[in-house]
Amino acid sequence: MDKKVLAIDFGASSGRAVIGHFDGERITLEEIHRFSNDPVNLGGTLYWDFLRLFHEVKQSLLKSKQYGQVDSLGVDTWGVDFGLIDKNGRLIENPVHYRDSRTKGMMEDAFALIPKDSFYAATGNQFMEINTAFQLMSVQKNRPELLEQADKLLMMPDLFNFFLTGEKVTEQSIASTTQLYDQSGRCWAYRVAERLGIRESLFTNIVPAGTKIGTLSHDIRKELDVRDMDVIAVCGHDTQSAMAAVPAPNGDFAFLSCGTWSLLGTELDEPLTDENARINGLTNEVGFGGKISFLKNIIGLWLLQESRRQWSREGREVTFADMEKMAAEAEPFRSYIDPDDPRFVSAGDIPERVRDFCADSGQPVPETDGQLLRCIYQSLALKYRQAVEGLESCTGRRFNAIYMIGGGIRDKLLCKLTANACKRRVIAGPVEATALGNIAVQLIASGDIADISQARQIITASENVEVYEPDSPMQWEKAYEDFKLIIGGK
Ligand code: LFR
Repeated sequence: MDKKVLAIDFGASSGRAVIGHFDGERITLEEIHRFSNDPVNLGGTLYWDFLRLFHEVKQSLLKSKQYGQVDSLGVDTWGVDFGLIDKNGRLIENPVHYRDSRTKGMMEDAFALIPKDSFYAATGNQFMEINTAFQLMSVQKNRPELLEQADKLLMMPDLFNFFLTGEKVTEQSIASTTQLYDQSGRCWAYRVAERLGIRESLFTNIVPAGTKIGTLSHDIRKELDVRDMDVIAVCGHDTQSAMAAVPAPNGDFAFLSCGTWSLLGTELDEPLTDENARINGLTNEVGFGGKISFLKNIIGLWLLQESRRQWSREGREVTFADMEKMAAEAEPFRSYIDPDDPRFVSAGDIPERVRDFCADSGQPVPETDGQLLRCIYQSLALKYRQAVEGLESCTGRRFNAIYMIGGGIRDKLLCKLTANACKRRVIAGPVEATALGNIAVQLIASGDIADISQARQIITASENVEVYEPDSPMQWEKAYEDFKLIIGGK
């Protein structure tokens, strides 16, 4: 048997199309297309270049032709962003990037309408300015004409699915990133939306991951001369696609998904939206099979990616491997930042902001690139420690190991420091978790794989993992105490 399906996985800085081959026992991946995802600042607004991204979907379909029969395709993307469609099915304007400044102050406006605790209890999402609810409030306040013109709101993966099939639906995992989703009732949180002034009719029906949305539209097939293919709603949220590929078949694990963002969490049967969860900044999102991913969003490798871009803007090209080496060779434990300080969210001169943070908090200011990078790496690792402890305190569970997945685990220094800082074994792999999870859900939808635990078993058998054992516990304990003092109770 050689069953083939196509995964299209959009990350915040690049995307890829991967053919998954399934022989009945193992999944093997073949990357057929890779492209960069370059947001565009136009007249002061930061947009995703949706037309370009859809062009890359078409390129992926064209390239898939040489593989013969490909039965289905699934699209996953980052969370929270959306496009607005008018009643004729036209995209009203390019989707705005979650890092755009339009959401400044919107959380406070929202809290004036709905108190924080009931807002959290109703939606279960960690409060972040980037969330869909706050983006929509900004549109409502500053560009209401867009919402008047809009017939439907479609989240990014659903927007691709719509232009591929003509069907307008919302996949459940991506709905659960909006802060407009009721995690307990598993439906749109209409009362929350209403309080925020967001019209109910904008929303489309929610379907669970694994649903067949439709097939490639006639127009797409004709234009590209491709065979018909099913379009499956995989876990549209990349983090949930990655979760489906954690190589831990028994389901009781802590995971750390490492890409532009770091998502640290575990899987639960039911949402947890009590006071402790809210204070710890934990979010509930729906994963495959209706499981809840209970996790913390941490700014992640964005700090390294954007530092690299800044140096490139200054005419200095360094690779990630150079950066890892510089950090590894630099003096440890010199200074720390709070990676989740709001000053680090927007694009720009991250190195300068790191130096400012250190100066403002009375610490030695990094003088070399190595010192600066070391500061970022060790602060991230210690932030992970704080997140695992928060997770344990909320769930009453104890996690002896952390499963690290995603592109970030190519960075061995990060894996090593994570094991040390968290004082836990790190099991790293697979790098391509998101594509694998996307593929696995398509294979579950077609009946070739029975369920998620079989999918995880197959992925465990198909992939190699690398294990990192913690060391230097005393030094890291001291570092953790220093880190907590510097970042406060955040
Ligand atoms: C990771 C991710 C996170 C989400 C962030 C913004 O790629 O999807 O889960 O919080 O991007 O959407």
